[in-house]
Amino acid sequence: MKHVVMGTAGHIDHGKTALVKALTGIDTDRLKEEKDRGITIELGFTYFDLPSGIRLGIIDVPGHERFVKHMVAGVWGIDFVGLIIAADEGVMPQTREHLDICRLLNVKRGLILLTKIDLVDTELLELVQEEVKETVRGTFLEHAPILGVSSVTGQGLPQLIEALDTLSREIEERSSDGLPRLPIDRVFVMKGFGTVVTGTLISGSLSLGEPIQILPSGVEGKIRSLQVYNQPVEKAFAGQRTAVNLQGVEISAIERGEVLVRPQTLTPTRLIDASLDYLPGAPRPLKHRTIQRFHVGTTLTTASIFLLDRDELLPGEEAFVQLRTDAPVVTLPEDRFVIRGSSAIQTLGGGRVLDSHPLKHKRYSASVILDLKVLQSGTAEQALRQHILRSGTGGVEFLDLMNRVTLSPKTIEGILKNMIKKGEVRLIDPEKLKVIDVRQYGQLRETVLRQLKEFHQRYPMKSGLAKEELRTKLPPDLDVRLFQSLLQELIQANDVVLERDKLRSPDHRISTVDEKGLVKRLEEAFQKAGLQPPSPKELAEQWTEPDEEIQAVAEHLVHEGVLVKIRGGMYFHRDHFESLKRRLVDYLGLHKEITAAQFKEITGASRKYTIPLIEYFDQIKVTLRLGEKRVLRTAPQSSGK
Ligand SMILES: Nc1nc2c(ncn2[C@@H]2O[C@H](COP(=O)(O)OP(=O)(O)OP(=O)(O)O)[C@@H](O)[C@H]2O)c(=O)[nH]1
Ligand SMILES: [Mg+2]
Repeated sequence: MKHVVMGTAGHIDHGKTALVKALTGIDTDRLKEEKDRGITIELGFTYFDLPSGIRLGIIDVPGHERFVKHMVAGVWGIDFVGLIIAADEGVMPQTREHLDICRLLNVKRGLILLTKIDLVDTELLELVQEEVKETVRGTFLEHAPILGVSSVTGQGLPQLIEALDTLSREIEERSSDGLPRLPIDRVFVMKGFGTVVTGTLISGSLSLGEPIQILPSGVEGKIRSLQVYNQPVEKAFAGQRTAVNLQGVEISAIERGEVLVRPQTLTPTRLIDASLDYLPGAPRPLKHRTIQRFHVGTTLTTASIFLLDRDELLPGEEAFVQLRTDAPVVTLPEDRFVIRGSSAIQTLGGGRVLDSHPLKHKRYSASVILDLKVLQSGTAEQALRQHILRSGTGGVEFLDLMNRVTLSPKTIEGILKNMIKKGEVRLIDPEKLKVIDVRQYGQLRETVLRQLKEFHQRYPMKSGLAKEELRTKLPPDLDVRLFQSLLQELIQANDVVLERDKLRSPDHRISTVDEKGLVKRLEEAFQKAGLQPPSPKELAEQWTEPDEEIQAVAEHLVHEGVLVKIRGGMYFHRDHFESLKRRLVDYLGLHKEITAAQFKEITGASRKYTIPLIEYFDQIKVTLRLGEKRVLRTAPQSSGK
């Protein structure tokens, strides 16, 4: 069965609720306060079946200016509006405000219903008709049918039903393959069943038993039972008025204005990029950073409005804005919102969400505006590509993309896989379906090569750059996996050489840049010094060369295996070191043990060198220290004793 939802709209007391009752037999004003005061306060819900078999849901809204926030929540899920104007009063302030709200929320179709025609003569009726036509000129209702009805006499009702049927047949059914989203307009407890939430399922579908999450509070639970128009169903579809009985959710944990979603799909946001339409009737220009009421879905919060390309927005103008909301909200691109004054409460404007998870923008940035233009006028697929490109070297994952475009998860997955296949993006993480645009990847590759080159230029005497050090020179949001695979690729292509944990350009060789012949001079100096070598610092002073450079050459020679570096930054020529080691092993083979004094004698060097040396032999496990003596670590120690 096809479902269509109509919302009422119009000034207080113009006969909205009475007309709904005349059509359906149901009085949607249920509250005692509503009955006592004769006005509608909360949204009312009912339905009836049209002659063609379409089930028409009706959301009856309050006309009182104090309850416009409920009206906004009600309009969010409707397919068309019935704008109600009492024939004896004509167009009034909330007639215009409700019309503005419907327009801002992108209601596309509707009917104009002149009520209480039993109270006026034809002359007055014609006058009102003229006034109404004038009011809706240039809006989506410009060519809408205008019907006169009386809820008291029943006059015009058959024609109304026929008009509703015609319009409903023309309304396209919503697709149910998007993410399920149900903005909650009521929360209550049903005795014996627990928490129930209701709302219009604006996209996707919900099934019995499936897990759900309420955002932004984050509470999770399960669907125990589902009702569409008071009838139990196994599955509810987009466009249907739905009541969800929740298992595992306390009523105190959630509230109206939240959104019911599937777990792990949507994330609340406090930053929104949007286009804002500032109403011609707004009393004054809107200044940058003004705080106003922000209505989206059934949610009401406040937002600071950042004007991205100007300092003030004049009535009747449209501009790109960034909204910073006071409380987290759940929203997606294409969602419509309304801005109302925070002190003098009046509808000021509204607009369309372009990006629900943007970065904080710099104002007056040409590239930001360009981006927003693509999001504003491009297709959803173009927006998707834009987000991937904009995510930069950090890449973007599937879950994030699901929150930024209106495409169904399946469609997003399909597009991503196709882009991977075509080489337009690279896969960083298969599990999260995290990708990076190839242009960003290419830039990253260039950055790595440039960093290496710069490093060699700055430290010509260093053999290369450690991986971790290179990583600190790259963007901080770079995925480790991407970094690893990028290096792998560069090494395989021989654009980078990995040698003993250091990365270098293939053409970088210390010897080729060693114009002063320092490598050779250093080697000779250590060869000559035997077991009492100079420190690099002493050499630097002696030769009046930069300390840093000599140090780098010494490190390079260690790297090349010419020098041995021991604790305390002492370097020995490998020849002398190896020969000392042999003598030490021979001595121990003969005498089994050695004291520090005996070792000093073997070396013929001063304590300054011998203590670090013997400790180094302990460290590299040639010797083992037993009290004041050392023995060979490899020799069987118990045999002789
Ligand atoms: N004579 C006459 N009176 C009507 C008609 N429709 C409504 N009324 C009366 O107008 C008054 C207001 O009607 P409601 O239906 O409550 O008006 P409403 O637009 O729902 O008001 P709010 O919800 O508070 O904005 C009631 O006293 C109705 O009986 C009609 O067609 N003819
Ligand atoms: Mg009412």
